[in-house]
Amino acid sequence: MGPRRIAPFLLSFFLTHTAFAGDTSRASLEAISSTSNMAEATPVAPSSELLEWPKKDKRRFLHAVYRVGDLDRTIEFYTECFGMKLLRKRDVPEEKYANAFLGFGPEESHFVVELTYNYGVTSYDIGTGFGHFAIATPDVYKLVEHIRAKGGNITREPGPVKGGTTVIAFVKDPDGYVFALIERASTHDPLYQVMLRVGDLERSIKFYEKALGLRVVKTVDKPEYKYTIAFLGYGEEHETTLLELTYNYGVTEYTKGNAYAQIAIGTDDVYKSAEVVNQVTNELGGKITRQAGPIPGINTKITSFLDPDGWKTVLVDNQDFLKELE
Ligand SMILES: N[C@@H](CCC(=O)N[C@@H](CS)C(=O)NCC(=O)O)C(=O)O
Repeated sequence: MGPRRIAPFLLSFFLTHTAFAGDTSRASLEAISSTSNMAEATPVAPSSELLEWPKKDKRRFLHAVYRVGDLDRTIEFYTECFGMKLLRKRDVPEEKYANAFLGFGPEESHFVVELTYNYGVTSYDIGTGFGHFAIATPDVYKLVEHIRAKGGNITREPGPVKGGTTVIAFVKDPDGYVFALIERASTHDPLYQVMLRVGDLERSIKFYEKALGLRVVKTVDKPEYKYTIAFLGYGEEHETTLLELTYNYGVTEYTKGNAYAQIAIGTDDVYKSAEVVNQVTNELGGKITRQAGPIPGINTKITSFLDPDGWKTVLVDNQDFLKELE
């Protein structure tokens, strides 16, 4: 009998968990101990228990991260026009960037935006794939009036959505990001949705269900307008932040630009979550872009990956995230 081969998934587990030189974290030690018995290991299929993890995990949308050309200009626009609060700001001069976090409530319980300003960079390309952020409001007409009075750029007047009844409007912020204003009588959090365009909706749904444990809460097909949408979340439609994935019939590619960055989602175990993502990317495409581990200096454990269309998600350790807020 020839030499036994290392089961590919065990090897990838090892690689996923040992990205940081000198890292002797729990996961690395586990990975080392699992490889030390390798000669005895019999190749087995990816564990279905592991694939169940994203559904059992404590997941929550934390923030959307994107770049802006002038932090103060955007803070003023979001606070004055949308009524968001400035939650925190940090300047990192040694890395030549600054962040501002804004939203409608505390980060412990709300989805927020994380603006990034890179010193000296005043404009970005948003690309064609990013769709919009959505804000729920009980009266779109009134909010549009308010935004217009503040000098905001209304790119779609309020009125029922084409082919439907929900009243919507579109506003462009100072960098050109679109915010959809959507009429809802009540909401758990006004900032409740991010819309991204994808090239294969079935593949994307499968990816996000398996890799992130998201569930499809609603799909809408509008053949007359040649698009299908899937809304994915971690709860019921009106109680969860939603990832809205739009498929335009026949369009399989979009440009990403360099403005929008990623969505961050909380997890109770970054290492286990990364291993699931690793298995799912092997099956459906996409790739891990940052191996699971602590960010040097901050020590918050994260992992990041791209979906099959190239959209990035960062998984952030829930406990570490709360510590950052202290
Ligand atoms: N081609 C559109 C498809 C998605 C779409 O049309 N969505 C609806 C909202 S769910 C919309 O933007 N409608 C425009 C309108 O009603 O004016 C896109 O890629 O943005």
